[in-house]
Amino acid sequence: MRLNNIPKDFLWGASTSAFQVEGAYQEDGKGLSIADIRSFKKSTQQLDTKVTVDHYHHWQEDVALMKELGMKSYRFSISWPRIFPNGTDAQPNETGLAFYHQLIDQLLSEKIEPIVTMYHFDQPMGMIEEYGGWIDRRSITDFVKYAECLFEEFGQKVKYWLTINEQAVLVVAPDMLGIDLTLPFSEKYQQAYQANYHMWLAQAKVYKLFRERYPHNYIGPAISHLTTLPASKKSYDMMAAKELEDFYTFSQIDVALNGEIPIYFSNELANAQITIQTYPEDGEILKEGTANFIGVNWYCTTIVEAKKERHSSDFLFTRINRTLDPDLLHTNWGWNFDPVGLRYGMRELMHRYGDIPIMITECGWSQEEQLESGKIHDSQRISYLKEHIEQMDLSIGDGVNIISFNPWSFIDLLSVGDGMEKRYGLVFVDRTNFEKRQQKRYKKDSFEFYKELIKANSVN
Ligand code: BGP
Repeated sequence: MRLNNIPKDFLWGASTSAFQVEGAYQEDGKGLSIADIRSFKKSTQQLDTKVTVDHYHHWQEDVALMKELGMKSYRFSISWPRIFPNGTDAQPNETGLAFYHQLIDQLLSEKIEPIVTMYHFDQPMGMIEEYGGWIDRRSITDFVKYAECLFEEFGQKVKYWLTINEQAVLVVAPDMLGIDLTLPFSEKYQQAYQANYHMWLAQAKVYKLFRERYPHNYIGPAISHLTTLPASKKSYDMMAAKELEDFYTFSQIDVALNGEIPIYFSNELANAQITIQTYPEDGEILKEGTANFIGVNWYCTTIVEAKKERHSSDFLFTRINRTLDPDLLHTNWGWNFDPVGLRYGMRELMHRYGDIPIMITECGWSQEEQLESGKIHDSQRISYLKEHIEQMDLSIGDGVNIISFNPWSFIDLLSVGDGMEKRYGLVFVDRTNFEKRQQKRYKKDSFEFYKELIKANSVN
């Protein structure tokens, strides 16, 4: 099938995040982040952030591979604790800044557009130890200070900025915010939604600052979009799907683009008896600072049903069940292969938000892989990419303003919860969970497929 709707200047790219690829977890002044600490708790030996695929020392080789692939954009994150080791520091770490200057300069000289995420799950531990992290309002000031520093350093070089990666995931997995998972349900979510609120305020301030300074450039959140489908055509299952999608995904976009917390969201918190502490000026802060594009991380659809025993006064997460569609193919980790869901989700975004520019900032297929005579024949990933790209092309034909596609991931990397051997990369890295080896890079079959696709702007 030819791609009929992809514009000529479309940004074909790929994605990673700092703690998942860089390694060098304590080198050149970097502090520890909550992502480091979480990985140490989960792991025995090297299954953690210490080395991963050592991009910190292989970045030149990695950028050369990006060039060979023909990438027009590269979406990566700056490690917050590499710039402010404790988060609370008055001055940034110059060596950390220098690392990203050389990376960004190299990308630009290869005509690869940098798309930079400021905070991808790796809040500095210093902030969490000193005042509890995002649950405390002081984190707003520390995030704004960090953002200002990044704009000062890289604002002339980077046109596309993503503030926070998958805020909704941080809230539903609150140990990623440093919140104690053993707390009683209500207390845990009380803290998580207070943190969510502070993240909204922090981003609003950063959107405002950036758009005043760089009115022609782009800033927005990277949203986890679980296109949510009902398990049946019964109205209560359809309502369950709508409620989850609104609460989890659309509330994040509504706040970023409209500068207002939607009523359905506040009602749901009230149901769960969660009370958010606010200041009188907050409404204006949210209203004054909005995003002008969104990043969307899209992997698969989520299917839900309403529980048989449910009360409208229960918290949403206790009113619904997740189910699996046995007709769909799934990864070993339960993520389905449902490409039409992408087009459905994109069209929903257009109906809600008009022609706001959208970047697909993640989209990918995970599997375990082993080298066969220096090759990785990842045909399943190729079909995944092919079918999702076809659906994306149709979405653009539908009128959705998609400007870039960045599959997860450019290179094999440390999964958030499942180690090194849950692989997503177009580039294979020779290491296992427990053996570091030399982290030698190999191009997978999907690399060659994507390279041809970018060159031809079509799927063969
Ligand atoms: C997204 C994150 C990524 C990434 C991906 C796959 O939620 O933004 O960081 O890792 O999901 O998830 P996992 O690593 O759990 O397979």
